[in-house]
Amino acid sequence: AGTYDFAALEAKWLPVWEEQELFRSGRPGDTRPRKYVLDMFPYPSGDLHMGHAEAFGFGDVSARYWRHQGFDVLHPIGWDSFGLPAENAAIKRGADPREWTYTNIAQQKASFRRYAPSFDWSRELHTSDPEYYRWNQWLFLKLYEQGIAYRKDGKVNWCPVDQTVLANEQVIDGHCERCGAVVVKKDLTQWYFRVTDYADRLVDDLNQLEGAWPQKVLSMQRNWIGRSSGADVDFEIEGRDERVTVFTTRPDTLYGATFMVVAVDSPLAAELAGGASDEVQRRFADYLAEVGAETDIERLATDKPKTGVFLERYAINPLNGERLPIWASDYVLADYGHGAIMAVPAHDQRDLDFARAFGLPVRVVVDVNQPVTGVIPVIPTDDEGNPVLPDDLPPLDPASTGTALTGEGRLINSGPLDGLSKSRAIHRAIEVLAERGTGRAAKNYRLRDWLISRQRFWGTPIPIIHCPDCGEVPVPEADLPVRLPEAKGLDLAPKGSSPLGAAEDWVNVSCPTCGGAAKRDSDTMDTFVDSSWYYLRYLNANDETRAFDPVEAEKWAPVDQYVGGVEHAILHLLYSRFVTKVLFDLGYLSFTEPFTSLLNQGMVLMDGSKMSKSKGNLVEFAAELNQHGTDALRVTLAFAGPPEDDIDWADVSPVGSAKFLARAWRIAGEVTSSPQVEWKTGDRALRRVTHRLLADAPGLIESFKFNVVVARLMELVNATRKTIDQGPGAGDAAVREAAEVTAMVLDLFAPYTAADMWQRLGYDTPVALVPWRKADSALLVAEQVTAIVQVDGKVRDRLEVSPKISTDELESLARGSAAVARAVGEREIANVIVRAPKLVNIATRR
Ligand code: ANZ
Ligand code: ZN
Repeated sequence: AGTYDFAALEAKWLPVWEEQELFRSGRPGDTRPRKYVLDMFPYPSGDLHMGHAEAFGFGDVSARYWRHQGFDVLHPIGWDSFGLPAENAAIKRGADPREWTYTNIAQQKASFRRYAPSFDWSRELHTSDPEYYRWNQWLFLKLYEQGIAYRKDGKVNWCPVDQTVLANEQVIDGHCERCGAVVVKKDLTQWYFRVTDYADRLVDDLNQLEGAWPQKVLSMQRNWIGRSSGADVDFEIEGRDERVTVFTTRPDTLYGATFMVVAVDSPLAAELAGGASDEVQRRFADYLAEVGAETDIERLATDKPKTGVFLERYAINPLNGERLPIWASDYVLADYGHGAIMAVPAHDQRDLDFARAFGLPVRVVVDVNQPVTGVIPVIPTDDEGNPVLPDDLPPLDPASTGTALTGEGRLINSGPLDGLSKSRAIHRAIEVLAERGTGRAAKNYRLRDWLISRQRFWGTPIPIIHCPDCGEVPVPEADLPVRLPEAKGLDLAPKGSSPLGAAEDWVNVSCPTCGGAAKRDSDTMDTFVDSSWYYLRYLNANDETRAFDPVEAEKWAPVDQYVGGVEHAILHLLYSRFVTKVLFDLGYLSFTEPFTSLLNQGMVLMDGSKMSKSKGNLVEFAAELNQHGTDALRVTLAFAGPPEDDIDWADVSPVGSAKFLARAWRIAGEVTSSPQVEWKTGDRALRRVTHRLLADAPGLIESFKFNVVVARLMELVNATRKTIDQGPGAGDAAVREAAEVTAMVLDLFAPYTAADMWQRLGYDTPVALVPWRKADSALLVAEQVTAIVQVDGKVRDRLEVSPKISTDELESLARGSAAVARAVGEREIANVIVRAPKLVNIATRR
């Protein structure tokens, strides 16, 4: 039946598919229900790599599956083609980022074609095309109109190597996400998107995604937003008219506050220090200079010795009127909460460390040795009935133990709060503060506004013109896109200001409002803006009149299945969720979450570690593709394990996958029955294997157990082989049925082999569009045979058992039968002969 030759199959089918445009979605008049299956689009950094092979392979399983289930599936592809790597590579080679980018896109596209994900190529987009980025500019203007895009001065994260600002999200443990350099703070005027306005919704709406997104991603999103609840408490400051507000999660501990700390780099600290003695002013200035270089991580580290300066000023505790000395320190951050705290050393470890370092008082206000469960404990008593208290309770003395008491307990030394549990006391304290007009319930977030300005060339120009007379003037929508100038002649080397600023012809314009001389904003947008809404652009990627069509969005979006790496668990997903909510508020969308279901694929490793050129353990996608072919590669990746797990390429066998594919393909060539054959006449045992696969595969695919489906396909191919060689033969109807189902399901993993099998089975329709066959329920019920149990030659019982029952199992069933027990009576069993599954013969001693 010929030899299986993957290269020949690829050469044969690829042109056919491209000619047929099988995967074009949303054709006029198509009445099928719709599914939107999306893979995170690639960055064109070179050719595709094994990670792409894995992710796009998994995405395609889903897309192809839904097509077999009768859906019109939107499965688009594009490129996230702006960004630093292209610019850096271009600088290094003295090339144009544009050229570098589009050359890489062409290469990746060629690899994709061969790898054959079922993309709708008619919707291809590149974020670096003016046809795309003009809509980034449109989005910016919409946000600007709403006050969601705004410019402010502030301390920003600055990468001294890439010479650009970074969003908080791009600073990993104090280092630049991209190049690893230590990030420093710099004062700059920059554009921001007001994500913080959406913080509550970004947290609350995660509940919609519970069970549909990986738990890990949900909690990473929650932690990043970092909502905490507590109270804002206002403190009078001696010699100052305005009160100072602090945020605390523990208003219950107000009676334990013994000092106040303000962030050393906050305007408040500078102001308070300004009123102090010369000596203190000098110490403050020195200290401020010392702290300037520290990262937030360093500042918040609990194991770092505490430092600070007493400002010779006092705050008044609003509940008990106590005077609290005010200190400036680095362990309080200027841009969190209000940049000032009430310090409760008995119950907060950092405050305790500070108090011990500077000899400040420590007062316990929560007795952590008192039970709070609400259950009255049984207290042991002595002979006279006096309570005996255990003497091993921890001492309430953090000042000497050095360990703050952070646990549950009951309030002491706290006036109206005494006796309350911690959580009741938090409520009560807020009530008391509110009654006195000196505090209120408050929430606080770790999330900061999204800094979107970048001082680099290869990105979307910000559509703003700065006019000396009119100020910030948005570029009129009709003038979009603001195109990037040619890179030729511009110095792209990072120098701390955007290269665009030096493009004289480009940057100098007349003001749209007054017509006077003005300058374009020369920064470009963070590329996460591009990817925040691209899923909508695919819906009408070629529409020159608008960013996306709300009617199409209503039809297709949100995305039903999103597939991509966990490295995007925070940034990209958070920004897409934010932009989706903004567009919802503006009335463009009817949903508030962009991605209904999310699959994070694992990584492809080599010998247990991450692949990299420097380690010399890089598995080249192109080389694997040439050696094993698309189908064997895809089957191997799917079969390696659950898609969420990492795959070690050293442990898998593409050769084994190729053998399996060849076996399947050969069977299709051996089938001798015609497509009109009556399935019912086929071999029942094989039909049962076929139909169990048909019944189980949908649930398995929908819960991402792709590896199990491949295993079941292998089982089916083996069973088919056996039926041909050792059973009724290749002409049996069940063999044809099994081969057809194999081809249909194999289409999810090995499209070339599946297409060819289908043709060999006598069809000229595309296998990719074959409707999923319904499993015959009669073939699913577990099959039973009747086992006869004899006692001393007489039939005493009949047992319904599985045909696969083991000898031991059948014997114990027989021995357990009541009828058998009666027949044996008091006699001793001398001998048992078991012929599973049909017969048990018991002989007794007489
Ligand atoms: C008094 C107190 C007593 C606190 C206690 C904690 C325990 P999260 O949960 O992270 O929001 N805090 C407030 N603003 C701060 C700032 N700008 N820099 C550093 N720390 C700051 O933490 C809130 C708690 O962190 C607040 O509650 C405050 O300390 C501190 F037994 O107030 B707490
Ligand atoms: Zn003007």
